[in-house]
Amino acid sequence: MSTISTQSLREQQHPLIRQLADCIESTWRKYLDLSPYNLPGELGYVEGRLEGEKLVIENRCYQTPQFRKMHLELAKVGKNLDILHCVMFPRPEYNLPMFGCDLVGGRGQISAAIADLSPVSGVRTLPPVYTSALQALKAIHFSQPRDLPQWGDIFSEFCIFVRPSTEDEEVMFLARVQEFLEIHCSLATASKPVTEEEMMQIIDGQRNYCTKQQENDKTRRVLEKAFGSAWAEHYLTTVLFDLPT
Ligand code: BLA
Repeated sequence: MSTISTQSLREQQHPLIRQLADCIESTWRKYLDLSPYNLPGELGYVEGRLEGEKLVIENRCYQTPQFRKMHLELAKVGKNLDILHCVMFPRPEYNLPMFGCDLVGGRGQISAAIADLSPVSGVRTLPPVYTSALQALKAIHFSQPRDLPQWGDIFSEFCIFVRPSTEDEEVMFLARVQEFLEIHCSLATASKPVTEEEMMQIIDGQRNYCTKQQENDKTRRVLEKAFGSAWAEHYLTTVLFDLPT
């Protein structure tokens, strides 16, 4: 049942969202040894109503030896708002950045496309192997870059945040996210556990990342309108950005 409805939601999404969802899942399958991850409660598939419009959320979630939780979410609000949300939460035994990606669009246009590998270790800089791999990527330019909100100080210098304005820019965004994922999956599988002390700093860094993401009022507003503020708070803190324990 749920597989059939996920397929159909994906088919109804903006083409860039559909392509990015396929790209994320195929890159995960190619590089990583995936096991299922069960989300808390009955939160795999949810429906609510936003100002009379139906909000549908479908989640897919996995884990691997290096990743505590890899979450891909597709959401659709009525006919006009399509969302892809993806976060890979590393296990804090590894000094690995947080991969995060959000695509928000509707009526044929993506208004926000963001992707990053965000640092979480003590000094909030990426591990040197990540910096060199990311610096080696071809420089790309988008005609409509967007400014990060105040809580966006968690993102790295390699963060892309744009409104893609042509099909070429959509393709460029998709290709760059794939490069981020290939770098991340291959470096992650080769990484070694850190010391107990470093692990404490990494937990702090991941906690800071999640706390800042929970400050995104635009996400909260969509969830609150459809499900109420208590449910939105619960979903933001247990499904979207749960803190590592
Ligand atoms: C923006 N996120 C948004 C916007 C909406 C959502 C409606 C505004 C779009 C725009 O300004 O054009 C809504 N995003 C959602 C909802 C979910 C979601 C409802 O994921 C889930 C159900 N957000 C993330 C992740 C990142 C992220 C992982 O979930 C980054 C790695 C970033 N989203 C992000 C940023 C903005 C945004 C930076 C712009 C916020 C702003 O301009 O204030």
